[in-house]
Amino acid sequence: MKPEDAWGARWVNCAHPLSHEFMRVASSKESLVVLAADLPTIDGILQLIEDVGDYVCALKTHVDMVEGFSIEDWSRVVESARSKDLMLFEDRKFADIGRVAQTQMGGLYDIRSWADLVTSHSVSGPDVVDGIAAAWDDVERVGGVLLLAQMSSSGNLLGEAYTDSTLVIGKGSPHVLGYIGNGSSVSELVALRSKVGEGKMIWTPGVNLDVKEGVLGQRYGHPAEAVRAGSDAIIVGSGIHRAEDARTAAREYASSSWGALLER
Ligand code: BMP
Repeated sequence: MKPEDAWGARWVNCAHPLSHEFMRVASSKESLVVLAADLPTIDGILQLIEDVGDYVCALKTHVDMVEGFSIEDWSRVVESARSKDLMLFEDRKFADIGRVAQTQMGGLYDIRSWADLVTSHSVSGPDVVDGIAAAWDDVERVGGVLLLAQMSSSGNLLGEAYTDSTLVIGKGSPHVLGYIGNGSSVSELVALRSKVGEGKMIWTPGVNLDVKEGVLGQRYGHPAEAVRAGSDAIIVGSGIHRAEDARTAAREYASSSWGALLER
């Protein structure tokens, strides 16, 4: 299906080039799934990409959970993801002053050299986004930032006033491709979408086909409900990598999310 037909107003109004890249990949795979590859080894991540790469659009990582990390070994993950047409998304949740964020994009993990997208908190103000963007400029790459406007964890401190201030930062920056929203709450997502409008994406963790399964304060909602409420990408970790058959699970998340997009 052509992305402009599947995405409608979102395709027309989202200005960031990487939002179009995501919508293109999603339409070619008929999936809104972002894979949260929360595994501690590079071999484990490579195997997961091999198993489910056909059904997911982006690989979301936490590089600092990878044991014995080296950038040489990591390049195997980057190559494998690219070969499966996956965007690379480091869920770093930056939260410092701009200059430090710029430096943190380099260093051991050299996130700026391989990530297309990163997450950032907005708690330190708008300069964190400029610091991240400056790091991509340093290596002549284009990247996009997703600001945490809501969270899925129970008891989090991102109340409505915080969300509203985050949206002001996001609206003011061409580098902000969209927001992280709370996939476990339809009402929070509907409210977020009505404030965001059509010009930015909302990506949602906290989704699982078995909504009872959260541990350590994680809350879950159904992926199709999240998409109908205005989410553009469902971030799925345990629902896939802890499934008995990860490939079948990924296919189910793909079809649930894509079907919901076509309904809305
Ligand atoms: P799982 O589907 O296994 O619950 O994983 C969710 C993923 O989304 C994790 O990688 C986590 O870091 C991330 N995440 C989240 O769960 N809630 C948020 O509010 C923000 C996140 O980035």
